[in-house]
Amino acid sequence: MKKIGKDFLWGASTSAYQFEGGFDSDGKGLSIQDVKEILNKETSDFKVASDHYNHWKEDVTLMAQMGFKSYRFSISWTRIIPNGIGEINKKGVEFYSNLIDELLKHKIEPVVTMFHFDMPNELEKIGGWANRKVITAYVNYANVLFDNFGDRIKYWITINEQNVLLLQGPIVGIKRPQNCNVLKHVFQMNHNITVAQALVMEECHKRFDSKVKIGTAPNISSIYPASCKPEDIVASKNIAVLRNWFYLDIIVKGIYNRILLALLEEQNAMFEIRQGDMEIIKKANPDFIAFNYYTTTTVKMNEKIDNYKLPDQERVFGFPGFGQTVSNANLAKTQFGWEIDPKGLKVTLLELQERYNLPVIITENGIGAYDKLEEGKINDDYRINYLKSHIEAIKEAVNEGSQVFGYNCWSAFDLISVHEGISKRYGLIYIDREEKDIKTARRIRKKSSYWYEKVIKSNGENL
Ligand code: BGP
Repeated sequence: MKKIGKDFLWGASTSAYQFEGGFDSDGKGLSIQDVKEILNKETSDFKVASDHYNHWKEDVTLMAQMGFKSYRFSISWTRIIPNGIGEINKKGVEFYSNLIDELLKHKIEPVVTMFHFDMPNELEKIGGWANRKVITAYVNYANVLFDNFGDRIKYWITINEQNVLLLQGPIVGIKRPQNCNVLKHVFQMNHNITVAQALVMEECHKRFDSKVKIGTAPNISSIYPASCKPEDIVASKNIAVLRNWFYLDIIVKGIYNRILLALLEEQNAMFEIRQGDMEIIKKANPDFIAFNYYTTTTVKMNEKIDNYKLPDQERVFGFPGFGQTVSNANLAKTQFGWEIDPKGLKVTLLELQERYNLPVIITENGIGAYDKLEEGKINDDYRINYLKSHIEAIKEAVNEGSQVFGYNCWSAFDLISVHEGISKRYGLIYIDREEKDIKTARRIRKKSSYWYEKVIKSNGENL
Protein backbone atom coordinates (compact mmCIF):
# COMPACT_ATOMS: atom_id res chain seq x y z
CA MET A 1 0.00 0.00 0.00
CA LYS A 2 1.28 3.48 -0.90
CA LYS A 3 1.80 5.43 2.30
CA ILE A 4 1.22 9.00 3.39
CA GLY A 5 4.31 11.11 2.64
CA LYS A 6 6.64 12.08 5.48
CA ASP A 7 6.01 15.82 4.99
CA PHE A 8 2.23 15.45 5.31
CA LEU A 9 0.74 18.47 7.08
CA TRP A 10 -1.13 17.08 10.10
CA GLY A 11 -2.87 19.78 12.07
CA ALA A 12 -6.16 21.49 12.71
CA SER A 13 -8.06 24.64 11.81
CA THR A 14 -9.80 27.66 13.26
CA SER A 15 -11.25 30.85 11.83
CA ALA A 16 -10.65 34.34 13.20
CA TYR A 17 -14.17 35.47 14.04
CA GLN A 18 -15.18 32.15 15.58
CA PHE A 19 -12.05 31.79 17.72
CA GLU A 20 -10.26 35.03 18.50
CA GLY A 21 -12.66 37.26 20.40
CA GLY A 22 -11.19 40.70 21.01
CA PHE A 23 -13.74 41.93 18.51
CA ASP A 24 -12.85 45.60 19.12
CA SER A 25 -9.48 45.25 20.84
CA ASP A 26 -6.45 47.32 19.87
CA GLY A 27 -8.10 49.17 17.02
CA LYS A 28 -9.89 46.29 15.29
CA GLY A 29 -12.80 47.41 13.10
CA LEU A 30 -16.15 45.66 12.98
CA SER A 31 -16.92 42.85 10.58
CA ILE A 32 -20.36 41.63 9.59
CA GLN A 33 -19.97 38.86 12.15
CA ASP A 34 -19.50 41.38 14.96
CA VAL A 35 -22.72 43.19 14.13
CA LYS A 36 -24.75 40.14 13.12
CA GLU A 37 -28.09 39.70 14.83
CA ILE A 38 -27.88 36.38 16.70
CA LEU A 39 -31.20 34.76 15.87
CA ASN A 40 -31.11 32.14 18.59
CA LYS A 41 -30.98 34.26 21.72
CA GLU A 42 -29.73 31.30 23.78
CA THR A 43 -26.44 31.17 21.88
CA SER A 44 -23.29 33.21 22.17
CA ASP A 45 -22.24 36.04 19.88
CA PHE A 46 -18.68 36.29 18.55
CA LYS A 47 -17.37 39.08 20.78
CA VAL A 48 -15.19 37.03 23.14
CA ALA A 49 -15.40 33.64 21.40
CA SER A 50 -12.60 31.40 22.73
CA ASP A 51 -10.55 34.42 23.77
CA HIS A 52 -7.63 33.32 21.62
CA TYR A 53 -6.66 36.96 21.31
CA ASN A 54 -5.52 36.79 24.94
CA HIS A 55 -4.45 33.11 25.00
CA TRP A 56 -2.57 32.80 21.70
CA LYS A 57 0.79 31.85 23.16
CA GLU A 58 -0.66 29.16 25.37
CA ASP A 59 -2.69 27.94 22.39
CA VAL A 60 0.41 27.51 20.25
CA THR A 61 2.08 25.61 23.10
CA LEU A 62 -0.88 23.21 23.16
CA MET A 63 -0.66 22.72 19.40
CA ALA A 64 3.04 21.98 19.76
CA GLN A 65 2.28 19.45 22.51
CA MET A 66 -0.07 17.64 20.13
CA GLY A 67 2.74 17.59 17.57
CA PHE A 68 0.97 19.69 14.94
CA LYS A 69 2.86 20.05 11.68
CA SER A 70 0.48 22.75 10.49
CA TYR A 71 -2.15 25.15 11.78
CA ARG A 72 -4.74 26.56 9.44
CA PHE A 73 -6.21 29.82 10.68
CA SER A 74 -7.68 32.93 9.14
CA ILE A 75 -6.65 36.55 9.41
CA SER A 76 -9.33 39.03 10.33
CA TRP A 77 -9.43 41.69 7.62
CA THR A 78 -10.73 44.32 10.06
CA ARG A 79 -7.93 43.66 12.54
CA ILE A 80 -5.47 44.56 9.78
CA ILE A 81 -7.51 47.29 8.02
CA PRO A 82 -10.35 48.38 10.33
CA ASN A 83 -12.51 49.92 7.60
CA GLY A 84 -11.69 47.33 4.97
CA ILE A 85 -9.80 49.89 2.93
CA GLY A 86 -7.50 52.67 4.09
CA GLU A 87 -5.46 52.85 7.22
CA ILE A 88 -3.52 49.84 8.47
CA ASN A 89 -3.80 48.90 12.14
CA LYS A 90 -0.25 48.26 13.36
CA LYS A 91 -1.44 46.40 16.44
CA GLY A 92 -3.37 43.97 14.26
CA VAL A 93 -0.33 43.31 12.09
CA GLU A 94 1.72 42.78 15.24
CA PHE A 95 -0.75 40.23 16.60
CA TYR A 96 -0.50 37.97 13.55
CA SER A 97 3.21 38.56 13.18
CA ASN A 98 3.79 37.31 16.74
CA LEU A 99 1.45 34.37 16.18
CA ILE A 100 3.29 33.34 13.00
CA ASP A 101 6.70 33.63 14.69
CA GLU A 102 5.52 31.55 17.62
CA LEU A 103 4.18 28.85 15.28
CA LEU A 104 7.42 28.76 13.31
CA LYS A 105 9.41 28.58 16.53
CA HIS A 106 7.55 25.32 17.21
CA LYS A 107 8.00 24.13 13.59
CA ILE A 108 4.27 24.43 12.91
CA GLU A 109 3.57 25.49 9.32
CA PRO A 110 1.03 28.32 9.17
CA VAL A 111 -1.65 27.75 6.50
CA VAL A 112 -3.25 31.16 6.25
CA THR A 113 -6.76 31.95 5.02
CA MET A 114 -7.19 35.56 3.98
CA PHE A 115 -10.97 35.66 4.20
CA HIS A 116 -13.32 33.48 6.24
CA PHE A 117 -16.88 34.89 6.18
CA ASP A 118 -15.91 38.13 8.00
CA MET A 119 -16.43 40.95 5.53
CA PRO A 120 -15.56 44.38 7.00
CA ASN A 121 -18.85 45.99 7.91
CA GLU A 122 -17.86 49.24 6.19
CA LEU A 123 -17.55 47.31 2.91
CA GLU A 124 -20.77 45.42 3.51
CA LYS A 125 -22.50 48.81 3.68
CA ILE A 126 -21.59 49.36 0.03
CA GLY A 127 -22.82 45.91 -0.97
CA GLY A 128 -19.97 43.59 0.05
CA TRP A 129 -18.84 41.18 -2.66
CA ALA A 130 -21.66 42.37 -4.93
CA ASN A 131 -19.80 45.68 -5.36
CA ARG A 132 -16.73 45.59 -7.61
CA LYS A 133 -15.02 48.16 -5.36
CA VAL A 134 -14.59 45.29 -2.92
CA ILE A 135 -12.38 43.52 -5.47
CA THR A 136 -9.90 46.38 -5.22
CA ALA A 137 -10.21 46.48 -1.44
CA TYR A 138 -9.51 42.74 -1.15
CA VAL A 139 -6.49 42.90 -3.47
CA ASN A 140 -5.16 45.81 -1.45
CA TYR A 141 -5.69 43.85 1.80
CA ALA A 142 -3.93 40.79 0.33
CA ASN A 143 -0.99 42.99 -0.62
CA VAL A 144 -0.75 44.21 2.98
CA LEU A 145 -0.63 40.55 4.08
CA PHE A 146 2.05 39.75 1.50
CA ASP A 147 4.08 42.82 2.58
CA ASN A 148 3.96 41.94 6.25
CA PHE A 149 3.90 38.14 6.40
CA GLY A 150 4.99 37.05 2.92
CA ASP A 151 8.52 36.29 4.09
CA ARG A 152 7.22 33.59 6.46
CA ILE A 153 4.12 32.05 4.87
CA LYS A 154 4.34 29.11 2.46
CA TYR A 155 0.63 28.34 2.12
CA TRP A 156 -1.97 30.98 1.41
CA ILE A 157 -5.68 30.39 1.00
CA THR A 158 -7.62 33.16 -0.68
CA ILE A 159 -11.25 32.50 0.33
CA ASN A 160 -12.95 30.08 2.69
CA GLU A 161 -16.00 28.30 1.27
CA GLN A 162 -16.94 30.62 -1.55
CA ASN A 163 -19.74 28.19 -2.40
CA VAL A 164 -21.25 28.06 1.10
CA LEU A 165 -21.02 31.83 1.38
CA LEU A 166 -23.12 32.10 -1.78
CA LEU A 167 -25.51 29.19 -1.46
CA GLN A 168 -26.15 29.45 2.27
CA GLY A 169 -25.39 33.15 2.70
CA PRO A 170 -27.99 33.95 5.37
CA ILE A 171 -26.79 31.04 7.55
CA VAL A 172 -23.19 32.26 7.56
CA GLY A 173 -24.27 35.85 8.19
CA ILE A 174 -24.41 37.32 4.69
CA LYS A 175 -27.53 39.37 4.02
CA ARG A 176 -29.13 39.50 0.61
CA PRO A 177 -30.88 42.65 -0.62
CA GLN A 178 -34.65 42.41 -0.42
CA ASN A 179 -36.53 41.55 -3.58
CA CYS A 180 -33.40 40.77 -5.56
CA ASN A 181 -33.07 37.94 -8.04
CA VAL A 182 -31.18 35.75 -5.57
CA LEU A 183 -29.48 33.64 -8.21
CA LYS A 184 -28.29 36.63 -10.17
CA HIS A 185 -27.13 38.37 -7.00
CA VAL A 186 -25.13 35.46 -5.61
CA PHE A 187 -23.51 34.59 -8.92
CA GLN A 188 -22.50 38.20 -9.45
CA MET A 189 -20.85 37.98 -6.03
CA ASN A 190 -19.26 34.75 -7.14
CA HIS A 191 -17.84 36.36 -10.25
CA ASN A 192 -16.43 39.29 -8.27
CA ILE A 193 -14.86 36.94 -5.72
CA THR A 194 -13.35 34.94 -8.55
CA VAL A 195 -11.79 38.01 -10.18
CA ALA A 196 -10.51 39.18 -6.78
CA GLN A 197 -8.84 35.92 -5.89
CA ALA A 198 -7.42 35.47 -9.41
CA LEU A 199 -5.71 38.86 -9.08
CA VAL A 200 -4.32 37.86 -5.68
CA MET A 201 -3.07 34.50 -6.97
CA GLU A 202 -1.29 36.19 -9.87
CA GLU A 203 0.25 38.73 -7.51
CA CYS A 204 1.45 35.96 -5.20
CA HIS A 205 3.13 34.15 -8.10
CA LYS A 206 4.77 37.40 -9.25
CA ARG A 207 6.10 38.26 -5.81
CA PHE A 208 7.35 34.94 -4.50
CA ASP A 209 9.26 31.96 -5.77
CA SER A 210 7.60 28.62 -6.41
CA LYS A 211 8.03 27.53 -2.78
CA VAL A 212 5.13 29.82 -1.85
CA LYS A 213 1.80 28.24 -2.78
CA ILE A 214 -1.66 29.69 -3.05
CA GLY A 215 -5.07 28.05 -3.42
CA THR A 216 -8.73 28.43 -2.64
CA ALA A 217 -10.86 26.49 -0.11
CA PRO A 218 -14.41 25.63 -1.13
CA ASN A 219 -16.55 23.12 0.75
CA ILE A 220 -16.56 20.06 -1.49
CA SER A 221 -18.78 17.05 -1.06
CA SER A 222 -19.35 14.26 -3.52
CA ILE A 223 -22.87 14.09 -4.88
CA TYR A 224 -24.79 10.82 -4.92
CA PRO A 225 -27.92 10.20 -6.99
CA ALA A 226 -30.82 9.09 -4.75
CA SER A 227 -31.49 6.16 -7.09
CA CYS A 228 -30.28 4.70 -10.38
CA LYS A 229 -33.13 6.42 -12.26
CA PRO A 230 -31.51 8.26 -15.17
CA GLU A 231 -33.30 11.45 -14.04
CA ASP A 232 -31.61 11.21 -10.64
CA ILE A 233 -28.24 10.71 -12.30
CA VAL A 234 -28.82 13.89 -14.30
CA ALA A 235 -29.82 15.69 -11.10
CA SER A 236 -26.63 14.50 -9.39
CA LYS A 237 -24.51 15.90 -12.23
CA ASN A 238 -26.40 19.19 -12.12
CA ILE A 239 -26.14 19.65 -8.36
CA ALA A 240 -22.48 18.62 -8.46
CA VAL A 241 -21.84 21.67 -10.63
CA LEU A 242 -23.98 24.01 -8.52
CA ARG A 243 -22.52 22.66 -5.26
CA ASN A 244 -18.88 22.02 -6.22
CA TRP A 245 -17.43 22.31 -9.68
CA PHE A 246 -18.59 25.73 -10.80
CA TYR A 247 -16.18 27.42 -8.35
CA LEU A 248 -13.21 25.16 -9.09
CA ASP A 249 -13.61 24.86 -12.88
CA ILE A 250 -13.41 28.64 -13.13
CA ILE A 251 -10.40 29.21 -10.91
CA VAL A 252 -8.42 26.12 -11.97
CA LYS A 253 -9.37 25.87 -15.66
CA GLY A 254 -10.63 29.39 -16.36
CA ILE A 255 -13.98 28.06 -17.60
CA TYR A 256 -17.51 28.75 -16.36
CA ASN A 257 -19.29 25.39 -16.38
CA ARG A 258 -22.13 25.46 -18.95
CA ILE A 259 -24.48 23.29 -16.87
CA LEU A 260 -24.95 26.14 -14.42
CA LEU A 261 -24.77 28.92 -17.00
CA ALA A 262 -27.69 27.26 -18.79
CA LEU A 263 -29.73 27.32 -15.56
CA LEU A 264 -28.83 30.95 -14.91
CA GLU A 265 -29.88 31.92 -18.42
CA GLU A 266 -33.14 30.06 -18.03
CA GLN A 267 -33.78 31.80 -14.69
CA ASN A 268 -32.91 35.18 -16.17
CA ALA A 269 -30.01 35.37 -13.73
CA MET A 270 -26.91 35.69 -15.87
CA PHE A 271 -24.30 37.83 -14.13
CA GLU A 272 -22.16 40.53 -15.69
CA ILE A 273 -18.67 39.66 -16.95
CA ARG A 274 -16.72 42.79 -17.82
CA GLN A 275 -14.19 43.03 -20.59
CA GLY A 276 -10.84 41.72 -19.40
CA ASP A 277 -12.28 39.65 -16.53
CA MET A 278 -11.81 36.28 -18.21
CA GLU A 279 -8.18 37.12 -19.04
CA ILE A 280 -7.56 37.93 -15.39
CA ILE A 281 -9.23 34.71 -14.27
CA LYS A 282 -7.21 32.60 -16.71
CA LYS A 283 -4.01 33.81 -15.08
CA ALA A 284 -5.01 32.60 -11.59
CA ASN A 285 -3.35 29.16 -11.76
CA PRO A 286 -3.82 28.02 -8.17
CA ASP A 287 -1.02 25.75 -6.95
CA PHE A 288 -3.31 23.52 -4.91
CA ILE A 289 -6.92 23.02 -3.92
CA ALA A 290 -7.85 23.24 -0.25
CA PHE A 291 -11.26 21.91 0.67
CA ASN A 292 -13.52 21.47 3.67
CA TYR A 293 -15.34 18.18 3.95
CA TYR A 294 -18.07 17.25 6.40
CA THR A 295 -20.42 15.02 4.48
CA THR A 296 -21.75 14.04 1.09
CA THR A 297 -24.91 15.29 -0.62
CA THR A 298 -27.59 13.05 -2.06
CA VAL A 299 -29.96 14.38 -4.71
CA LYS A 300 -32.99 13.50 -6.79
CA MET A 301 -34.72 15.02 -9.77
CA ASN A 302 -37.82 16.89 -8.81
CA GLU A 303 -40.94 18.57 -10.05
CA LYS A 304 -41.51 20.63 -6.95
CA ILE A 305 -38.94 22.03 -4.54
CA ASP A 306 -38.84 21.22 -0.88
CA ASN A 307 -35.43 22.45 0.16
CA TYR A 308 -35.47 23.06 3.83
CA LYS A 309 -35.70 19.67 5.44
CA LEU A 310 -31.94 19.28 5.76
CA PRO A 311 -29.89 21.13 8.34
CA ASP A 312 -27.91 24.29 7.55
CA GLN A 313 -24.78 23.86 5.43
CA GLU A 314 -26.08 20.59 3.97
CA ARG A 315 -28.83 22.46 2.15
CA VAL A 316 -28.23 23.37 -1.44
CA PHE A 317 -30.99 25.19 -3.14
CA GLY A 318 -32.63 23.19 -5.90
CA PHE A 319 -34.73 24.00 -8.95
CA PRO A 320 -37.55 22.11 -10.63
CA GLY A 321 -36.11 20.03 -13.43
CA PHE A 322 -32.54 20.58 -12.14
CA GLY A 323 -32.33 18.63 -8.89
CA GLN A 324 -32.68 18.93 -5.14
CA THR A 325 -30.97 17.61 -2.03
CA VAL A 326 -32.53 14.80 -0.02
CA SER A 327 -31.36 12.96 3.08
CA ASN A 328 -29.49 9.68 2.74
CA ALA A 329 -30.99 6.85 4.79
CA ASN A 330 -27.75 4.85 4.54
CA LEU A 331 -25.79 7.30 6.63
CA ALA A 332 -25.69 7.84 10.39
CA LYS A 333 -26.09 11.41 11.61
CA THR A 334 -24.31 13.63 14.14
CA GLN A 335 -26.23 15.08 17.11
CA PHE A 336 -26.79 18.08 14.86
CA GLY A 337 -28.23 16.08 11.98
CA TRP A 338 -25.20 16.13 9.66
CA GLU A 339 -24.72 12.88 7.79
CA ILE A 340 -21.48 11.00 8.51
CA ASP A 341 -19.78 9.57 5.43
CA PRO A 342 -16.06 8.72 5.62
CA LYS A 343 -16.19 6.73 2.35
CA GLY A 344 -17.45 9.92 0.76
CA LEU A 345 -14.15 11.60 1.64
CA LYS A 346 -12.28 8.99 -0.35
CA VAL A 347 -14.68 9.45 -3.27
CA THR A 348 -14.28 13.25 -3.04
CA LEU A 349 -10.47 13.07 -2.97
CA LEU A 350 -10.39 10.80 -6.00
CA GLU A 351 -12.89 12.94 -7.91
CA LEU A 352 -10.79 16.05 -7.24
CA GLN A 353 -7.68 14.20 -8.38
CA GLU A 354 -9.31 13.04 -11.58
CA ARG A 355 -10.89 16.37 -12.40
CA TYR A 356 -8.05 18.80 -11.60
CA ASN A 357 -4.87 16.77 -11.10
CA LEU A 358 -3.61 19.21 -8.45
CA PRO A 359 -2.27 18.67 -4.94
CA VAL A 360 -5.04 19.00 -2.36
CA ILE A 361 -5.20 19.72 1.35
CA ILE A 362 -8.15 19.06 3.65
CA THR A 363 -8.66 22.25 5.62
CA GLU A 364 -11.73 21.23 7.63
CA ASN A 365 -13.31 17.96 8.69
CA GLY A 366 -14.81 17.11 12.04
CA ILE A 367 -17.82 16.42 14.19
CA GLY A 368 -19.88 18.93 16.13
CA ALA A 369 -21.16 17.49 19.42
CA TYR A 370 -22.46 18.42 22.88
CA ASP A 371 -19.20 17.51 24.65
CA LYS A 372 -19.38 17.04 28.40
CA LEU A 373 -16.74 18.03 30.90
CA GLU A 374 -16.93 15.39 33.63
CA GLU A 375 -14.47 15.26 36.52
CA GLY A 376 -12.08 17.40 34.54
CA LYS A 377 -12.16 15.11 31.48
CA ILE A 378 -13.83 15.03 28.08
CA ASN A 379 -14.19 11.49 26.77
CA ASP A 380 -15.07 12.21 23.16
CA ASP A 381 -14.77 8.72 21.71
CA TYR A 382 -17.30 9.63 19.00
CA ARG A 383 -14.82 12.27 17.76
CA ILE A 384 -11.99 9.73 17.71
CA ASN A 385 -14.19 7.36 15.69
CA TYR A 386 -15.17 10.12 13.29
CA LEU A 387 -11.62 11.34 12.69
CA LYS A 388 -10.22 7.81 12.53
CA SER A 389 -12.65 6.67 9.85
CA HIS A 390 -11.94 9.79 7.78
CA ILE A 391 -8.17 9.35 8.07
CA GLU A 392 -8.59 5.74 6.97
CA ALA A 393 -10.42 7.06 3.91
CA ILE A 394 -7.54 9.45 3.20
CA LYS A 395 -5.07 6.58 3.35
CA GLU A 396 -7.13 4.60 0.84
CA ALA A 397 -7.31 7.61 -1.46
CA VAL A 398 -3.54 8.13 -1.24
CA ASN A 399 -3.04 4.53 -2.21
CA GLU A 400 -5.28 5.09 -5.22
CA GLY A 401 -3.55 8.22 -6.48
CA SER A 402 -4.78 11.24 -4.53
CA GLN A 403 -2.11 13.93 -4.16
CA VAL A 404 -3.42 14.99 -0.74
CA PHE A 405 -0.65 16.68 1.24
CA GLY A 406 -2.35 17.64 4.50
CA TYR A 407 -5.20 17.10 6.92
CA ASN A 408 -6.32 19.93 9.18
CA CYS A 409 -9.35 18.85 11.11
CA TRP A 410 -12.02 21.19 12.39
CA SER A 411 -11.27 22.40 14.89
CA ALA A 412 -8.08 22.77 16.91
CA PHE A 413 -10.02 24.28 19.83
CA ASP A 414 -13.70 24.64 20.63
CA LEU A 415 -15.03 27.80 19.03
CA ILE A 416 -18.35 29.42 18.26
CA SER A 417 -20.20 27.51 15.57
CA VAL A 418 -21.44 29.41 12.54
CA HIS A 419 -24.97 29.62 13.95
CA GLU A 420 -25.24 27.17 16.84
CA GLY A 421 -23.06 28.72 19.51
CA ILE A 422 -20.31 27.18 21.63
CA SER A 423 -22.52 24.20 22.52
CA LYS A 424 -21.78 22.67 19.13
CA ARG A 425 -18.20 21.77 19.94
CA TYR A 426 -15.67 20.55 17.38
CA GLY A 427 -12.35 21.06 19.15
CA LEU A 428 -9.55 18.73 20.12
CA ILE A 429 -9.12 21.14 23.02
CA TYR A 430 -12.05 22.05 25.23
CA ILE A 431 -12.69 25.70 26.07
CA ASP A 432 -14.27 26.01 29.48
CA ARG A 433 -17.00 28.51 28.79
CA GLU A 434 -20.75 28.44 28.33
CA GLU A 435 -22.95 30.27 25.86
CA LYS A 436 -23.36 33.36 28.03
CA ASP A 437 -20.73 32.81 30.69
CA ILE A 438 -17.16 33.12 29.45
CA LYS A 439 -15.83 31.82 32.81
CA THR A 440 -12.03 31.53 32.53
CA ALA A 441 -11.95 30.08 29.02
CA ARG A 442 -9.57 27.50 30.45
CA ARG A 443 -8.07 25.11 27.90
CA ILE A 444 -8.47 21.38 28.60
CA ARG A 445 -7.20 18.62 26.33
CA LYS A 446 -9.93 16.20 25.25
CA LYS A 447 -9.33 12.46 24.88
CA SER A 448 -9.29 12.97 21.10
CA SER A 449 -6.30 15.30 21.37
CA TYR A 450 -4.18 12.55 22.97
CA TRP A 451 -5.32 10.12 20.31
CA TYR A 452 -4.52 12.63 17.51
CA GLU A 453 -1.07 13.22 18.99
CA LYS A 454 -0.31 9.52 18.49
CA VAL A 455 -1.70 9.60 14.96
CA ILE A 456 0.60 12.48 14.06
CA LYS A 457 3.61 10.87 15.72
CA SER A 458 3.11 7.72 13.67
CA ASN A 459 2.34 9.68 10.47
CA GLY A 460 -1.13 8.17 10.35
CA GLU A 461 -0.01 4.56 10.94
CA ASN A 462 -1.27 4.27 14.49
CA LEU A 463 -5.02 4.92 14.33
C1 BGP B 1 -17.78 25.42 7.67
C2 BGP B 1 -17.09 26.70 8.04
C3 BGP B 1 -16.58 26.78 9.42
C4 BGP B 1 -17.29 25.91 10.44
C5 BGP B 1 -17.84 24.62 9.93
C6 BGP B 1 -18.82 23.92 10.85
O1 BGP B 1 -18.82 25.69 6.79
O2 BGP B 1 -16.01 27.01 7.19
O3 BGP B 1 -16.44 28.12 9.71
O4 BGP B 1 -17.93 26.54 11.43
O5 BGP B 1 -18.44 24.76 8.69
O6 BGP B 1 -20.07 24.54 10.75
P1 BGP B 1 -20.99 24.87 11.97
O7 BGP B 1 -20.24 25.82 12.80
O8 BGP B 1 -22.22 25.46 11.39
O9 BGP B 1 -21.25 23.57 12.62
